[in-house]
Amino acid sequence: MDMEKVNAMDFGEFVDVFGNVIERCPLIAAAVWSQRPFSDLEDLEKHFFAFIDTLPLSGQEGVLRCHPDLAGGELQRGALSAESLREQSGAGLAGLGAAERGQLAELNARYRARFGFPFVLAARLCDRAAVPRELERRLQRPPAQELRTALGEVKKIGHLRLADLLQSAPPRCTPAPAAPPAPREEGN
Ligand code: 2AL
Repeated sequence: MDMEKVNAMDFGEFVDVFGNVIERCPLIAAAVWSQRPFSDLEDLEKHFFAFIDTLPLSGQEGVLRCHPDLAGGELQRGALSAESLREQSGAGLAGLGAAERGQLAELNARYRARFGFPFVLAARLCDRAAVPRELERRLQRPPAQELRTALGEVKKIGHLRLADLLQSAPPRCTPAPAAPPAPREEGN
């Protein structure tokens, strides 16, 4: 998909396509549509991120709360968004055994009790072993610092989702390279 196509989208199409760039926050895409035209991916994502940055604290916490737990109940129940399922499965979180799931559930609960929002991590940039390690490490952080880190992870997830959407065009039709000459037959 190129930027010309993005800039030509009407409101409904834009929200359909970009509504989950920030997990379960189609309102952000709805607001970003008004800022078109966009020059490129970087420009488009700048508008998504600027919206998050200008929210009051309650809004930023709300954005974090729209994220499903990693390896949590929504994954078990098949209730994740398509993007989230792909990210969590890609990190190996769909294949955890009961013990690992239990360990993550306990860490996720401790994190939520301490900060009041769920632990958020760009799963595509991690593997399953890194998730409990990062959870333990970030549990020690002061709340204001942790809020900034968590919003940074939301932006990493959004960046990867936007890049997927904008690079999802079928490859341009380029002429096939010339076939190498056929090997000469023995004895010719
Ligand atoms: C997620 C998610 O659903 N995908 C991802 O990369 N991270 N959730 C989370 N709590 O971090």
